[in-house]
Amino acid sequence: MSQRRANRPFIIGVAGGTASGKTSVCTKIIADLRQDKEFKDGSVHRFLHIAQDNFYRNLTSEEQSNIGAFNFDHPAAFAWGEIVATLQDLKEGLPACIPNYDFVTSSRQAEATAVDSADVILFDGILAFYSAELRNLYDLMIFVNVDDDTRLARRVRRDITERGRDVLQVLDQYERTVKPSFTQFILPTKQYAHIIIPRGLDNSVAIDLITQHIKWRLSERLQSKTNA
Ligand code: UZR
Repeated sequence: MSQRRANRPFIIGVAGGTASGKTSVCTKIIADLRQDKEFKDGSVHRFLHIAQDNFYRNLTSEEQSNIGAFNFDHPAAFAWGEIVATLQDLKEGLPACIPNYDFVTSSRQAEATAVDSADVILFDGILAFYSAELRNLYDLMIFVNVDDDTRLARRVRRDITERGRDVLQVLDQYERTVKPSFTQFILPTKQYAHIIIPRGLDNSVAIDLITQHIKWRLSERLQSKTNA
């Protein structure tokens, strides 16, 4: 693992409801930046994408035994201290450990993944804007806004194919916890966004504007480093 990086990373928080396409937006931004010839050479620009989903805390044995009742969309489901400490370390240019989460068993895997800091770090999650400490770490905050019915349709497909659920489980969970928590905890954080992307990944104009902004901010940083 390498040591502290010279430049402070540009940190982007990406929030939005479940299945809004937060991860796809992050992947697209990174892919677009990598395409740019200005950032291809020079070996200075590296990207790191972290999902808040990795920081679900381990459940107590009592919570495990009644897992159907557990609200994974409530802020109390996440290990906030660990999230803030991890992003603070990365912001300082230090390496960090990212836990690995298994959605099928709803528990953390034994092994975490070691990562180096990067020039651009994207952190995405349903509650990425929930903590004031986290909000203070971001240089840019993006909220991905997609209609509820579209998100539900995607969620049903994704949870069945990738997360080992059946359709009735997904719908039940959606009505009981996902939708009420979206209204109570996630939607109110939209006010913190610098940019709201309507229709998510489909909105290529918005993604292009964001990518241009990041390029501009990175060039600025490189410039000030060269002039220093
Ligand atoms: P995204 N989630 C699970 O279904 N199981 C878990 O063990 C942990 C989380 C779900 C969670 C939330 N809710 O809506 C979603 N439920 O993962 C967040 N119920 O993930 O942002 O990728 O949609």
